[in-house]
Amino acid sequence: MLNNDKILFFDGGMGTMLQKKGLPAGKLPETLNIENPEIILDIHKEYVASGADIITTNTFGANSLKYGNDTTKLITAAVNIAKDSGASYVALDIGPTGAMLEPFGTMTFEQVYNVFAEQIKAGAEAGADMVLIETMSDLTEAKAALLAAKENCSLPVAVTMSFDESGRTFLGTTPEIAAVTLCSLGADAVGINCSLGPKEVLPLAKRILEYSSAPVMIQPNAGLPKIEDGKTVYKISPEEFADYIRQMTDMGVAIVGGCCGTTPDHIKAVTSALKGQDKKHTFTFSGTAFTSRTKLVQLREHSTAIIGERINPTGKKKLKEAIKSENMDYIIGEALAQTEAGADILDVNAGLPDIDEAYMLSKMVKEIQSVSDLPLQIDSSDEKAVEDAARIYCGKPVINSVNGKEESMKTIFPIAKKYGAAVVGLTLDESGIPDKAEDRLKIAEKIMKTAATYSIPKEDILIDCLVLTASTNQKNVMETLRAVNMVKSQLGLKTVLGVSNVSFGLPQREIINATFLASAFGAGLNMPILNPLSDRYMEVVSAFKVLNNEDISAEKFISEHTETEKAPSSAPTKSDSQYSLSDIIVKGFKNLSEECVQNMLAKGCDPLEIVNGYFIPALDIVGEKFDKGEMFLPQLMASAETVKKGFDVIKATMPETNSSKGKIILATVKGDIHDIGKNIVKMILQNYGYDIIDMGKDVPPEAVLEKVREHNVKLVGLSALMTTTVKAMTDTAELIKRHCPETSVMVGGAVLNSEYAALVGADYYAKDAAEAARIAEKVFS
Ligand code: B1M
Repeated sequence: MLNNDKILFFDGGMGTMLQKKGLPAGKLPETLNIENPEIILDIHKEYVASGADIITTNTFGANSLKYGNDTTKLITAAVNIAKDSGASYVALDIGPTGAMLEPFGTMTFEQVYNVFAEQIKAGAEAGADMVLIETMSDLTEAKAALLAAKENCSLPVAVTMSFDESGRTFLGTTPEIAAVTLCSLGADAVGINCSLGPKEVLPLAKRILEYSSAPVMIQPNAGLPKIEDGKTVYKISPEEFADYIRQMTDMGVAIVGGCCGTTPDHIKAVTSALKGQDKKHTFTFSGTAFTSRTKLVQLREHSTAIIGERINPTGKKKLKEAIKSENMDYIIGEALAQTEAGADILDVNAGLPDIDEAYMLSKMVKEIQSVSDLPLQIDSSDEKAVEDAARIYCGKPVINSVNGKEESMKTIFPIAKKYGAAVVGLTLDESGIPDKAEDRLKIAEKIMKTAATYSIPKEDILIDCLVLTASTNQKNVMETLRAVNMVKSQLGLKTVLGVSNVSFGLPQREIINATFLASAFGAGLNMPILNPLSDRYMEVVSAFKVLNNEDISAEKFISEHTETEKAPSSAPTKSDSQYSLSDIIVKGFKNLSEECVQNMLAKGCDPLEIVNGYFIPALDIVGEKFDKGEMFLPQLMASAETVKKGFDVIKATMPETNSSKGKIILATVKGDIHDIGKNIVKMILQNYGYDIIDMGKDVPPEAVLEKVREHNVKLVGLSALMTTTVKAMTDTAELIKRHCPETSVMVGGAVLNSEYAALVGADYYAKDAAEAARIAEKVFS
């Protein structure tokens, strides 16, 4: 049904319609499916009357985390109400679970999957015509929901994500990444909904269209939300909304509807303008692309991408030990070092005897994805290990590998298809590795054709013509390159080679490898698997990119070769001193900060100097990079945790003070979860002998007032870091001043200055912790 020739029309907002109909604050909307079904039915009917083809069930938040055993009942009722509305089709609505998945939260992939599976089974059984997974911010959560739908029903599934004005979801995924990943996973439509108005969605729609191989669906809000008289309002008129939607369908958007703030009038304006029109676009993205949560690596016909080889224990003693002992710090260090050195993709292999490879490979994939933004190559000959890792992987990975043996293809292709992965195909079969290039070409062709029978497109097949060792197979080395050339020119497939094998058993291996690499590039190699920490290889790569017209105007080459600072030559370890504390924080090396701070303290560094001279400036760098879109939330969190670990070391060295000069309440205001600065202020004030009542972060004004009354304190300290939370600070100060005028209010936080502090209604502004201590001395003297 989603791949219709005509434009399809969804309904508009449900939540805002319910608010208009007087849904009391705090009332869970899905309970109405049982308690007041007529309210929901009326809204559905209004949308049907406005021309919507598809009505969305009132089940956005109907999951077992919120409703426990009532979930199925609420969903069944919702589907029945939607069917009663006279809709042509009913879409089972699935919103995010509301819980954060690992690594940001504690929910595992399978836990979230099970929540979705229950909803989907209930909706399908009740007779929904399709599944709509919507408003996703976390690509892993979207994947869990999509898999739950594909594995538990046979209905078409549309998946939409919510992007902010920067063009990313709040966890850093772009429209292109969403399109490539979700289409590869088999979504029947992909798109954008909520968060933005149609004007802001327009450029994002263009981007998602370019990378989608499924119909694109758009459901914007009725403009950006504005607060008027304490209420959220959406201002775009139905006509203006319809005009933007028409611009989107002209570009090729095939399915349209509305989200927050849109009403039956908005949908009516859209259907009046567009009903009956053919969709304008066939969805054809067919490039070779791999993704992580925040990065897309696209390979054009002659372009190159480097696969970092260092996370493979073969011949690497330290890595073997790290994998056996689950020393994730070491493994993460290898990943980060290769990321920095310029790898585009990282190979991840946990193949050791006597370990649970499936468990370890998944664990490594998960941990590496929490610190590096590069797409990964899941490298294993263990079928279970490949499947488990591909399942929890965030994005579109590469699987290494399948080969020309029937058994191998029968095992690996279904996994690659199901999890939307590209696959490396080795040119060997039941008879081994052929000597002649022509025979390797034949195996490559067989792999490509068999993949097509599983609906895996040729763009997702990467052929490895297999490098033999020059010391034992000298006459065959060039045959490999001839095969690369033939696979490229005759089959049009992208190629991969494990470059370093060629020099095995020879001295000065880098010389041989680098020479082979240059020749392989000349033969048409796209993706060398190599050690990116080797300057020699990376020099060949960067030079080739100039000659291959990839590094336009040699911009990167020139900047790299005028820089003096070199990439690290190995991964950081606990006792590694090559990183400064600032580097450690910016790169988010959580495992290194404690020891680094301990060393600095042992060398006589003043604890406060560490805070002011290292923690804060490093976090400022992180903040700037985040602002410019060079870093994303996961990296921001890694840096914050790194600081926290170092800070704990400093706190432990602070002398205990027994005397209490007085009580001070500290809180980060409502809506704000930044507490590093507040915690520093707390430590210093405790150090000065004050008794601190720490209320934590995201604290509502009323709770602060209650504590002030309970403890009758003379001084309250409030912290806020965001422009959006200054209002909550003002409300808190105002409440305290109104009810407890003798209590002084001190405010601080990066977003403030003394003028803002006056506007907020505070008595004192502290630019830093030392100033906070001086203010406390003044108040308590
Ligand atoms: Co976010 N964050 N963050 N963040 N974060 C900022 C603040 C931001 C400026 C980054 C940026 O865009 N450049 C930006 C706010 C933009 C704005 O509104 N102006 C921002 C954003 C947008 C966000 C999110 C919305 C991101 C998202 O989800 N898309 C999200 C917000 C969630 C929320 O709060 N609802 C978010 C989340 C996070 C993390 C969780 C990842 C993490 C916080 C972890 C934690 O605190 N436990 C984080 C971090 C680390 C930052 C930056 C990089 C660093 C903040 C910090 O700790 N600085 C920050 C950029 C930056 O500020 N450079 C950024 C070091 C700290 C010691 O300084 O708190 O100013 P500060 O404290 C100083 C003084 O100000 C003073 O003394 C301290 C010591 O000298 N002081 C007081 C502070 N409070 C005081 C109280 C006092 C007296 C003095 O009396 C009571």
